[in-house]
Amino acid sequence: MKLYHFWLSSCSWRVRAALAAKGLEVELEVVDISAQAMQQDSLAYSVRNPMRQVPTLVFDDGGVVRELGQSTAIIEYLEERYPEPALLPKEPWQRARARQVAEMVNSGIQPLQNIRILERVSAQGGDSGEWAISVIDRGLQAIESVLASRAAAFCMGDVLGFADLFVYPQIYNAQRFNISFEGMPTLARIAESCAAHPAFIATHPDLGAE
Ligand SMILES: N[C@@H](CCC(=O)N[C@@H](CS)C(=O)NCC(=O)O)C(=O)O
Repeated sequence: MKLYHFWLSSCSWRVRAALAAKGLEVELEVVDISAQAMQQDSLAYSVRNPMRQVPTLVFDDGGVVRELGQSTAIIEYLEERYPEPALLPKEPWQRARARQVAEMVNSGIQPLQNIRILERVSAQGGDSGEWAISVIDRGLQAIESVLASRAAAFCMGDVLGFADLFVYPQIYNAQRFNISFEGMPTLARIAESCAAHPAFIATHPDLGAE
């Protein structure tokens, strides 16, 4: 398998961590989405991923080469093809809850603070930092209230799972914007557990700076 990714991309980190959690080997190829490089807009990459975003997973499917975009679709595919260790809870309510939390990040926070949006906010005279902080903080506060009644180390229990793959990279982005977790004790605890988990350590964005 080959993953087109960018180290600082939270959506890419979700997939890197899912692959690591399942013990799957992957070849990594960087697509530099920084404002200076914009490699995601190249013709070669946009054929693989028409949204011109990372990540894209390329894999062999019984002799057919598949190219799959969208981190949620990629992680769900990995979960179905390589069921153990499971990332989604088995019980339907817990499973739906994990997807709810993941979706709060995937459609409610990350798209609003994607680099392309921040550039548009700046281009229109806005303060992109203030914008990013407001959308991330609002979304994480909502996730805090969904998870607050739980006492577990991770989002859905005491093992790393699907929701954590979305929540922790988003928390990492929040930390880069100096967002305080004082009022979000549940997320602060989950962040600590994720930061110490081998699947996140082995795939951390800082590795891209080495
Ligand atoms: N829903 C998509 C979002 C992908 C996405 O927004 N990726 C960002 C990095 S986290 C990106 O490629 N941004 C560059 C751009 O939009 O031009 C997914 O989960 O894969």
